[in-house]
Amino acid sequence: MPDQRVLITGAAGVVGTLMRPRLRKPGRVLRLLDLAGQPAAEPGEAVEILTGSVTDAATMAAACEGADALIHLGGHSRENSWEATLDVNINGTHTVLEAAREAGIKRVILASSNHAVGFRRIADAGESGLPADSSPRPDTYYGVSKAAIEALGSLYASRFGMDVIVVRIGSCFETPLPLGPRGLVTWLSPDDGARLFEACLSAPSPGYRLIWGVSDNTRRIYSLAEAEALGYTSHDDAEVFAEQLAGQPGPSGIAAECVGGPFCTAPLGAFN
Ligand code: 15L
Repeated sequence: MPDQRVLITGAAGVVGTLMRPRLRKPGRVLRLLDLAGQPAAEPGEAVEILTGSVTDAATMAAACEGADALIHLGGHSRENSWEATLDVNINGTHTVLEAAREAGIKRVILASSNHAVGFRRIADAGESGLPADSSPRPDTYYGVSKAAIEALGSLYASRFGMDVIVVRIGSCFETPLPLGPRGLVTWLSPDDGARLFEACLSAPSPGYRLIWGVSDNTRRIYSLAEAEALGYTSHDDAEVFAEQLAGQPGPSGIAAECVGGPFCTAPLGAFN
């Protein structure tokens, strides 16, 4: 059987870097695309390193050729100017989806964010957590771009029969420590992130899905039911870091009441 070739955009970013070693597996080649330089292949590591932008149609066409699945992590991962957000996140995702469609890639996983629904109130989360398909309430231009990415993914699934899974990622970092107390709620451990992407890659005929990407944190406010329906099982809980975060100040005011935390009060359009 030929190798499965998985294209990852934004492969040198925070999540991409954490996933590279974790999504390695026999019979799989990771094709890693980023604007930034990337470490060369380690001995025995089945990777193809590509340099280029998700906004460039020719780059994306070449990157998608022969790929079986695509994990689109590329784009600005924080607040930025409207123009940059529109160009890289929204137009860039359109370029990525067009290239995937033209290349016949049937399985696409798109990175969305909790900031697509950042102004949803934590108090409304309910017992089982905020449903994964809660309609957008973005907290920033960045959040608006993630809502647009979700809509683009839905469009390509409905129009072209592609399997498109959009993941509203909480906070995927090595540990929740740099995030402060909010990280105890939003953390997606890197290992759980890999489990989630594996579920997204292998679920039979999912069609369009919108799911949360978080660990099963004691303080979780997001529903895991939709991700679990795809085969995801979280093994991690940020609570093991609670003692180390005790006494650190959390967000206050609206930032403490809403899902997006500090993004809810960050200046709009200001790179941070
Ligand atoms: C995101 O969407 C960002 O990409 C990431 O850098 C974190 O800030 C995360 O949200 C978060 O909410 O912690």
